Amino acid sequence: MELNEITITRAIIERFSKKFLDHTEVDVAIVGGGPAGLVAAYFLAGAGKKVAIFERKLSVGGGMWGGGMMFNEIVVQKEAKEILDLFGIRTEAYQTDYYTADAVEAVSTICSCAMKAGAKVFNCMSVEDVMIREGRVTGLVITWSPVEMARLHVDPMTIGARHIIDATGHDTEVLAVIERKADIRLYTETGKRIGERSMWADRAERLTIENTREICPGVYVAGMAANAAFGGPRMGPIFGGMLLSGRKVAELIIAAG
Ligand code: 48F
Repeated sequence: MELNEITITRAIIERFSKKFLDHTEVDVAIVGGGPAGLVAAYFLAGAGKKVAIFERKLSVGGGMWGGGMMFNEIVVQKEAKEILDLFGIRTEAYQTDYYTADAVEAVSTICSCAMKAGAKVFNCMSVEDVMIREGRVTGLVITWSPVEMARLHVDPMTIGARHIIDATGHDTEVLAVIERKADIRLYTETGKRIGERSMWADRAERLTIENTREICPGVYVAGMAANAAFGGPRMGPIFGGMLLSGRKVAELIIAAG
């Protein structure tokens, strides 16, 4: 059979369009495909939720690929090792209660498990705004990342979501736009994002879990974004908190229905 370029083009357009159309309304829209977002997607999709991840970059994985300072190994503490075990990611003990894993194996495996559980990733798409109805965030306003990067004057489009997770890491981009544009008070002490504090791994890892919760009607916050929103410190290249946060946010949303 002679391959036909036009058939290849049509296959891509038709299949992508179907996938995108199927996800114009979802149970959970996750903004950011870093470790917290991917783990949340895995558990939510596994529980039967329709899940879409919107990721600005070409690849998911966020800050995990580069381990610490581009040394591509990650560290997790004992409590989080069970999540790596669940995904079948190999770990090696390093002193009592510290484990290491290959960062590339970790990202690629978590992503693969989330996809196989049924989550869909829309990469190269950036969330630039939200849709609000009666004080609740009900959707995301998205555009192609190259449109954003080139600052092209092109209108974005909107998808509907029953629940949204801001898993955008240090920048808390969904919350930033809510704070800037909406009359919605966040469930923080000040009603606004408090902002991330300097490095304190032990405290940050514990707070990441505590701070993983609903932050305003329709929006949950997970991963580093949770600490940045509630004023917790950063933790550097220990990733257990991100994994546990992803699982916790999924459990909260599953319980909320
Ligand atoms: O930063 P990121 O990995 O967030 P995380 O899952 O994990 C944090 C750790 O990597 C690391 C840490 C703290 O020291 O342990 O920093 O909380 O992944 C966030 C992802 O969100 C994407 C961004 O490209 C990245 O892949 N992202 C950010 N803003 C947007 C976005 C946006 N507006 N639209 C779409 N994607």
